[in-house]
Amino acid sequence: MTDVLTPVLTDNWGDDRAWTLASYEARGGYAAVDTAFAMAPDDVINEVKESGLRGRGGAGFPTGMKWGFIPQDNPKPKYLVVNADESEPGTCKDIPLMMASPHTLVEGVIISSYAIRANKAFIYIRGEVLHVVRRVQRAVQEAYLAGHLGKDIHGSGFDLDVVVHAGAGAYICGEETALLEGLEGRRGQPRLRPPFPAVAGLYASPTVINNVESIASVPSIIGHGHGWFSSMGTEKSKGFGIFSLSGHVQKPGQYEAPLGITLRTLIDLAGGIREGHDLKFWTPGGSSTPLLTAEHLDMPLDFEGVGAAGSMLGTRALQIFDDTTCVVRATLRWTEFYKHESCGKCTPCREGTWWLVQTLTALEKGQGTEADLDLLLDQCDNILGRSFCALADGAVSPIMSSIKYFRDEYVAHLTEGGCPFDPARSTAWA
Ligand code: L3W
Repeated sequence: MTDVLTPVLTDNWGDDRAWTLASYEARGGYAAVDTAFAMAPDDVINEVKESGLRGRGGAGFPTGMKWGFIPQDNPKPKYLVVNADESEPGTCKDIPLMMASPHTLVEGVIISSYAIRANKAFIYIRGEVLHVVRRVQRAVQEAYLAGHLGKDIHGSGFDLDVVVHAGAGAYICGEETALLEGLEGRRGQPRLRPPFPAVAGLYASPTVINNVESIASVPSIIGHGHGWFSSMGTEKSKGFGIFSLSGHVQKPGQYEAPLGITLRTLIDLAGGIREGHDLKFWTPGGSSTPLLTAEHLDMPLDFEGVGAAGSMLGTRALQIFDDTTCVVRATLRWTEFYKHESCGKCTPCREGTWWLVQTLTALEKGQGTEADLDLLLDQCDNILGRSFCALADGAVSPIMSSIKYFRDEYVAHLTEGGCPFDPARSTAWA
C-alpha cells in the first residue's frame, strides 16, 4: 500500500537533524542550484512550465506561467515572496515542511529567484509560529555562511539576499495582496487585483508570490527534469503533493502522494477511520473548500476531480469527521473563525460573517424555524462572489455544502430543540 506514496519533499523528514545544512547537503542538497545556474533563467522558467507544477497554496495557478508574467523590461527590482502564512483550518503541510527541511525551501528560493531575476526574496511566515521563524532564520544563516546565499552564489555571479519576516497573526495575510501590505508595514488588507503582483506587487515592483510547497518543489524539478515530475499525477494536475490528514483517522499526518490519489487510499494509509465508526464528511482543502461525504471517497484528488464534485482541491487539508460529529456544530465553529478573521475592509464579509454566526448559533441551539435555514442560505447568496477577496467565499463554503448534504441534521436540531449529538440529550455520541 505504501508504494503509492511518492516521498520527495518528505523523504528526509525522518533523518537525524534533518533541518541542518550538514544533513541536507549529505543528501545532495544545493546541487540543483548549480544545475539551474548552468541554464539561462528563461530555461529554468520553461522547465517549471513544462513540469506542469501548479500552485500548492490552494488556487492551483500554473507556477511557470506566473513566473513568465514578470516583465523583464521593467527597470524596477524584481522580488520573490514565499507565502508561508499557513493558517487555513486543517492545513498543516508548510509548517512541518519548514520545521523538518527548511533548506529545501531555501534552495527553492535561490532557484526561483534566479529564474525571475530577483536579487531579494522574502519568506513571510505566520506570526504565531515563532519556532518555525527561528528554524528558517537559522537555515538562512547557515546558507549565507556556506556561500549558498549572498554575493556571487557558487561563483555564478548571481546575488541573492533573503529576509525572513514574521507576520502578526492574521489569517487574511495568507491572501497574497494583504500579505504584501503587511510586508510593507501596513494593516493586512487585500488590494484590488489587477494589477496582479506579477506586474505591481511589493513596493509596486514585479513580484512573484508562491506557496512554500510550490517553491520547495522546484529543486527536485530542476534536479530530475520536468519529465520526471510530469510523469506523476494526472493529465492536468501533474506531480505530487503533501496531503494532510487530520481528525478521525487512526494515524493523522502528512502523506505525500501523486495528485489524483483517492481519499479511500489515503484513509487506508492512515490506518482507517476511528475504530467502530464511519466517515461522515470531510474537507478536501481545508474549511474554505465545500464539504464532501463518503460518496466522494473514490474521486481523484486533483484540481479537476474535486472541482467536478463541486468543491476545490485547495491545500489538500483533508479533515476527516466520523459519525459522532455534529455537522452544524463543526460548521458554526468554522464560521466563528471566519468572522474573527474578517479584515473588515468590505461590507459583505465584515457584516455578513457576523450575521452567519448569529443565524447558525440559533440553529445549533435548536431555536427558530426551518425558514431560518433558507434565511441562512440567502445570507450566503448575498456574500458569495460579492466580497473583496476569497475569505468570505471560503466562509460560506462549509455552510452551503453542509446544508446541501445534511439538511435533515439541521432540521433535527429544530425538531429536537437542540443538538441531537449533545451527550446529555442523545446516545449518538460515542
Ligand atoms: C498574473 C493574472 N497573475 C491569477 C495569480 C495570482 C495568484 C494566483 C492564484 O486564492 C485560493 C482561494 C482560497 N496575471 C493572474 C495571476 N494570477 N491570475 O495566480 O490566484 P487566485 O485569484 O486564483 O487565487 P488566490 O487569491 O491566491 C487562493 C484557497 O486558495 N485556499 C487556500 C487557503 C489557505 C492557504 C494557507 O493557509 N496557506 O493557502 C483553500 O482552498 O480559498 O480560493 O498568485 O496573483 N492574470
